[in-house]
Amino acid sequence: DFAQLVITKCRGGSETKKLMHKSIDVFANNMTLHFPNQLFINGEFVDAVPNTTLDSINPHDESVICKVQCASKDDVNKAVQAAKRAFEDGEWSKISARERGHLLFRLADLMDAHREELASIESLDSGAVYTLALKTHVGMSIETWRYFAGWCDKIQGSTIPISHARPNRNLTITKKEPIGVCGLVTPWNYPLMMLSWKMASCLAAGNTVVMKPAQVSPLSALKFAELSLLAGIPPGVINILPGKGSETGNAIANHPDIRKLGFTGSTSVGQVIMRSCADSNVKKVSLELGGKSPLIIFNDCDLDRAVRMAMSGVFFNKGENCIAAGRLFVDSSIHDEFVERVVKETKKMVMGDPFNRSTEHGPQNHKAHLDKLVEFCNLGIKEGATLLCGGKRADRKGFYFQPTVFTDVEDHMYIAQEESFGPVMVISKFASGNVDAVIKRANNTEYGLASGVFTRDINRALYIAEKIDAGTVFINTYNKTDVAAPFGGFKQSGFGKDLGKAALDEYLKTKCITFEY
Ligand code: TAP
Repeated sequence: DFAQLVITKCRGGSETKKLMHKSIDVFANNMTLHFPNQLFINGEFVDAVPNTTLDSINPHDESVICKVQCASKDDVNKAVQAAKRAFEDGEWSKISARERGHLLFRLADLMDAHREELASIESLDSGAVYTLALKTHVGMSIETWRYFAGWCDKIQGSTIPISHARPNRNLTITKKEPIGVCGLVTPWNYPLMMLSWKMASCLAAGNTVVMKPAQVSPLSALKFAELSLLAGIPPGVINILPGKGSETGNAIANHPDIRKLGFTGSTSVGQVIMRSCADSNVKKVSLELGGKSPLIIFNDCDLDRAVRMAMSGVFFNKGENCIAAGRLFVDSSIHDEFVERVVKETKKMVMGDPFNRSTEHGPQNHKAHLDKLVEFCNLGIKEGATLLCGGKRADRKGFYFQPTVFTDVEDHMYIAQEESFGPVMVISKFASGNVDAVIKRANNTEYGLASGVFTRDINRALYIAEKIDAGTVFINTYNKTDVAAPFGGFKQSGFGKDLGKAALDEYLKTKCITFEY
């Protein structure tokens, strides 16, 4: 297959270019989806060397969607060299910050124009319910690109009044500069959004990038690569390499010409990556890792809202959500009513084909994850927690897991301490009024990604917001993220921020220049 694309040039005008890349065509969601399945290096789609492929599986029916090229260490090296040329000598290094912003706005507009196709590809490959994929996976990705496109020409240094070397005078200024070639390694739960959260700030800062999507859900990243060509992003600025973490990801983390690595994934892999970054060339690193976020519900809350928000806090995106409310602490005086209501609502959730507009709960992303959820729930039962619904694989084709509710969960239990990353609600009771005790229990975890509290008492809410050791605190809401608000964890949930102005600093270095006159 060959696709004819109109390439819009960096500085205006356009040219028509025949691109020689293969396109996979799949009919789904009442439309024909087109996307590449090769590596994207230096503005071209190419096969891996040696030619190795991965199967991309549809979690709804377990069929193989297509084969995708799998990048080797040599492919990583080629991509890094292309990114280095683009950073040092290419058009990207010559255009102004404002022109860079125009390119990123154009990319966002193209993503918007292909919104339904992108969301359908995401849904097909990751099992995300289509309506959610459209709004969140793709919608928030587009907003992220627009938000950071707007930052390009607003990245500024400062003027600093230092002591003079008398009789002369001195002045110091700082400049914020891009770091160079950056590596990005992302997980499978929001494939396009995780790419966008990191890559938009990275490119807005003026860097070039070599990115590896998760091997189980790489298709939306490849469609995005095609759109970046259409937008006129110069060759080598964006390189996308589907592949295995152990090989492709590892080669990125260890590459001596990559100067910054942005990673989202599990804490255990984050530790390996941080070590590789240190050993290879002391690269700067930011880590967005796992979480076990506490949600505390007091008896003075708006109970309807607390039930609704707790449900979405746990079951949003089938629980494959890093800030998912991993553990609920419910005031003992409302515990039974709360539990009764969430169980009733959970049983009503409509599970099924992600493309069906009435579906609320899609299949888990891949088989190994589904198996882990089965194991997680079996451990909960074995340790004596009370299983109120779900707890097992659904009796149907596809990687479907029943939405699950556990209560009577005690602090020492595995399910109280570890992340499930799936649709599993874990409820514990706390004694009415004992705020400090419940804060202590909520903080008794090595994770510190997010947290939430439901109460009408503003003093109590602010007190908890101060005492909770987590990067995000939601008060009387949950999952309310925004492209302008910094996002990232404390403790073993990692460090460094995605989104907001803070994310730009992750991809910038500060140069200090001192004059004497
Ligand atoms: P991981 O297994 O950690 O994988 C994340 C990425 O790292 C994948 O692309 C993976 O490649 C790659 N990788 C694996 N081993 C590597 C190595 N040795 N060197 C370099 N790269 C390597 O996580 P996951 O299972 O995809 O995602 C689930 C985890 O991500 C959960 O713990 C969740 O909390 C966390 N998460 C956190 C956030 C934030 S913002 N904090 C957001 C989403 C997810 P493969 O594709 O080959 O596995």
